[in-house]
Order: sequence, then structure tokens, then C-alpha cells
Amino acid sequence: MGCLFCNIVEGKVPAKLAYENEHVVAFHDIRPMAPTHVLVIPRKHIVGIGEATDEDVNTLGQVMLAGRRVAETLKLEEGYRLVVNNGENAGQSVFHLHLHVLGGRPLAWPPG
Ligand code: DGP
Repeated sequence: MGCLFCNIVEGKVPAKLAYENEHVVAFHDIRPMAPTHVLVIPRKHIVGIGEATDEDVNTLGQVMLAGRRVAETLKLEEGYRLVVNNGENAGQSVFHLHLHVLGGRPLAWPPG
């Protein structure tokens, strides 16, 4: 079976793509928590932000900038949130680093 998100990167599991480049793939979340809910993932398998190293600095920057690009492309002019869950208590359920891009409605703070 392997990693679900690696399988999406490799096109073995279908996903509705929002953006991709040589570093990242972005696709719509299967269980959206907001009218727009996209996940940006590095093509490289990194378990989570807790496992990223100095070698991943460029990749992590690419993920953040792709998040902004997705938000602009999907016209989240009213505002959006970029979220990385790390570990069980934070609700991380897929252990391939991913950035949530959430928008399209007012987002409460603090999050649950
Ligand atoms: P997190 O809870 O932070 O690990 O977020 C994982 C997200 O991944 C969650 O919002 C649901 C989404 N997800 C899980 N499986 C799939 C899938 O097969 N396809 C897509 N598009 N999203 C998925």
C-alpha cells in the first residue's frame, strides 16, 4: 500500500489537482472543512514538519509559496488560512507533510 500521498504524487490514487510544479502537488481535500480546502504536499516524502531537516528548507518554502498561489488562483481575496498539523494531538492523520489551504468563509480563532 505505502504512503497515500506518495500514491497521489505518482498518480496511482486519483485526486482533483489544484496546482503542481517540480516540488509540490496541490489537490482538493476529500473531506473539505471549508468551501475551499486544498492540500499542498511536497513530492518528496517528509513524514511531518517534526521530521523535516535543514535539507528541506527549499522544499518547505516551495510548499508555503504554492499555498499562497493556490489561494490567489482560487480567489480567496477575503482571507485564508495555511495550517500544518503535526502529530496525533494536532490531528495529523496522514503522515506525509501537507499544508492545508482553507478559505471561502470566516474562520474562527483559536481553532478547536
Ligand atoms: P491531517 O488531518 O492534517 O493529517 O489531514 C489529512 C487530510 O487528508 C484530511 O483533511 C483528509 C485528507 N485526505 C485523506 N485521504 C485523502 C484522499 O485519499 N484524497 C484526498 N484528496 N484527501 C484525503
